[in-house]
Amino acid sequence: MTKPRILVARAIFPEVIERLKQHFDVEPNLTDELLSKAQLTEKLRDKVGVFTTGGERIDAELLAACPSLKICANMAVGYNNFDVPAMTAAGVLGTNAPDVLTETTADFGFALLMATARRISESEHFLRAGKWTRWSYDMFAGSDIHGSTLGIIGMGRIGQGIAKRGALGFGMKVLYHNRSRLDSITEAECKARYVSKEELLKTADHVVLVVPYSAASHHTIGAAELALMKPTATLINIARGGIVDDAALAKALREKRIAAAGLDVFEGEPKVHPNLLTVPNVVLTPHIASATLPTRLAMANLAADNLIGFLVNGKPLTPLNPEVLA
Ligand code: 8YV
Repeated sequence: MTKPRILVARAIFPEVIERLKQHFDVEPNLTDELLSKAQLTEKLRDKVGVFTTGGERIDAELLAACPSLKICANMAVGYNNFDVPAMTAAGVLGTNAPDVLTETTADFGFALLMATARRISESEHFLRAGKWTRWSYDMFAGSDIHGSTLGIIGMGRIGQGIAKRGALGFGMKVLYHNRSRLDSITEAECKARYVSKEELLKTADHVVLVVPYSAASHHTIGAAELALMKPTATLINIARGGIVDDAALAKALREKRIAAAGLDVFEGEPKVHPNLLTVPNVVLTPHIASATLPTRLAMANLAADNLIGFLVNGKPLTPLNPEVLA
């Protein structure tokens, strides 16, 4: 019997490719080069499934050119690379990789917050450049985490993980803003209080963004929002590029209108706004919030489980548009 044909769009763990090969005729991307839209479309013309890693855009144009495609399985919890309504209209299932990365990503959000507030990158660059010749009372004096006010915008699973770390581990007062308010049990578990976005921006010492990207969340933080924040505040973005207006942020950092920022995601990444590269008070990391080997393996296995679950057993684990299954 011929096996269903799938594409794995980027290099992934060899053991996950081997698992997939037990069920599918797999076209891997051994060179790991980014596929252009034209290349991706060409490769998907004869495939029923694709394993994507978050960077491959699946839209109406591609779907129209690839009528045999039935499932796109993303190795990411975020799925703004999928046009889900277009996929649903074309009868194509989308799946993402939630839950398995929650704690790892919350750990990283906290690490980036601490590195930013305590100026760890900036002071290390100073030391490596041989500039540390004497002690001074305010050298790299940052802001406190313990006992401060943490404001979280986007209170899904990862936001809740960060809230718990802040409240239970560091005695922080936690405020949050979200599209919808959490139930009272979850609020109590996170020791978090729901406030308006404006109140959060005005009162938080540290603002962490964990909101999914959509047209509605584009530039959730721009010049107007930065102007509301305290001059001593830090801003952390582990959500998606485009949630923050990076040019406006670079200007606010240069003018010290906020104290510092920690960014793991960027508008137009892997390109980074040149003005962010030249301001000292920002910690920059290359979209690594979920990057521990066990978590990346779990994400890859979940994407593979979705392909196997759907194409072999008719039961995907984490469907985004289950209506196409009906
Ligand atoms: C991924 C992420 O590493 O899961 C997400 O949404 O942003 C990251 O964990 C990235 O999307 C590539 O898979």
